[in-house]
Amino acid sequence: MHDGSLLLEVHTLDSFTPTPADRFTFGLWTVGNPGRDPFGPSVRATQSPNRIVAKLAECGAYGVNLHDEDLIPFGSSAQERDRIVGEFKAALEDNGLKVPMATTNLFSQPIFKDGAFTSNDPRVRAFALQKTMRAIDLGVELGAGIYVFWGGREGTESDACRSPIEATKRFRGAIDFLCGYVRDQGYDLRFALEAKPNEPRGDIYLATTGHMLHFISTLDEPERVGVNPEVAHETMAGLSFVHSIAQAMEAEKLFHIDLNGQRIGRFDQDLRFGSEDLKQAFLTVRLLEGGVGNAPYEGPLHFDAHAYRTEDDDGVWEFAVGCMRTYKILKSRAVAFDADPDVQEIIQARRDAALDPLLDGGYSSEAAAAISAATIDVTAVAQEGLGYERLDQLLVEHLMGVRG
Ligand code: DIG
Ligand code: MN
Ligand code: MN
Repeated sequence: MHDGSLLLEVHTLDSFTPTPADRFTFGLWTVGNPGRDPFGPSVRATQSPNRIVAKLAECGAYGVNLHDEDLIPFGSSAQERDRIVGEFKAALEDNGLKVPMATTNLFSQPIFKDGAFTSNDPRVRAFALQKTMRAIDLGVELGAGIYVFWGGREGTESDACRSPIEATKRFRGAIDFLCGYVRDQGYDLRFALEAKPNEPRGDIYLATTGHMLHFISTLDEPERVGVNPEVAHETMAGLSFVHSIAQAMEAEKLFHIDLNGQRIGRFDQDLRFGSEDLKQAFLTVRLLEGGVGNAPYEGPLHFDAHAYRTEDDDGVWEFAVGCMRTYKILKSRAVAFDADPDVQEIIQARRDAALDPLLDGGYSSEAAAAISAATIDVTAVAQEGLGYERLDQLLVEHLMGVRG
């Protein structure tokens, strides 16, 4: 077992060495994942939250996130809770780590077997609110500014069990109630809703980031609520993660993000960032860093992922450093790609002095008349090539390090 020097031995200090300035964060449950899966028990020792904090600091992370139960065992007394929180705060202080995000575990305890906020049992819904209010108090006490809601059990196997319309109303009622609680407490806290199409439930309500973006518009306090898209979850739904976060960014609703790796058609793998679809990871980083003329994402860069079950403790920290290094390498690749004149020659937006003002100026009867009268050579336009084969080959060659 290395004392932490592994991180310096294996990865020479270079420009891709993670630093707190990079805003990388991990959940306690990610690097703390003991390797258990539905077909086998843990393969790694359980790590204490305080050890995880120290190791993340050694790796150059900025922060650590948590579910309530990642830190405070279910059923702990108030005294035990306060002792654990006090020790955790000391570890954060000693290691200079922040807690940007907190969330509630509303999916492990058997009481939530048929959901939490959408359960048919009012006792379950009340307990879910109670548990979440306490977990919000904990998150705020630790300095969190973002509170994530992932409704892992909010769904069905048999849709005969409840009206999906009623389920939506119940979920909205819970989020509105908790926004009211945060207002009442005067907390400076924003909510981020995380979508997933299925697993552990056969179907999970509000299955994608797109569903969540509409749902937010129906809330009492929509300005407090954004989204927390996850690579694996949008990919499981067969969607483009880049397009999902682009819509969230354009709506100024990308309040948090869960980065990881995933192959389509598989269970939620939560793999090391960039370990699967490297091109989509590249395009994700390029977009987050403002590479397409957009305002960059400035929130925490959270890796909701875990090491392979094959790994020992050293492998876990190789995994963590790998997530962060890959992000930084892709960031540098994206800058080189967009600085490539051959790339810019192809992607420079076409301009048309006559049509642009008409298209960009919104509706007017004059614009409608001018557009209706415009002469457009449909055949000639249709025959023009776009050069995207060359463009994508340039992208691939930048990714493979033979350009830039
Ligand atoms: C799973 O993708 C979920 C839970 O791990 C947690 O509630 C949330 C926070 O990132 N992601
Ligand atoms: Mn996941
Ligand atoms: Mn997640």
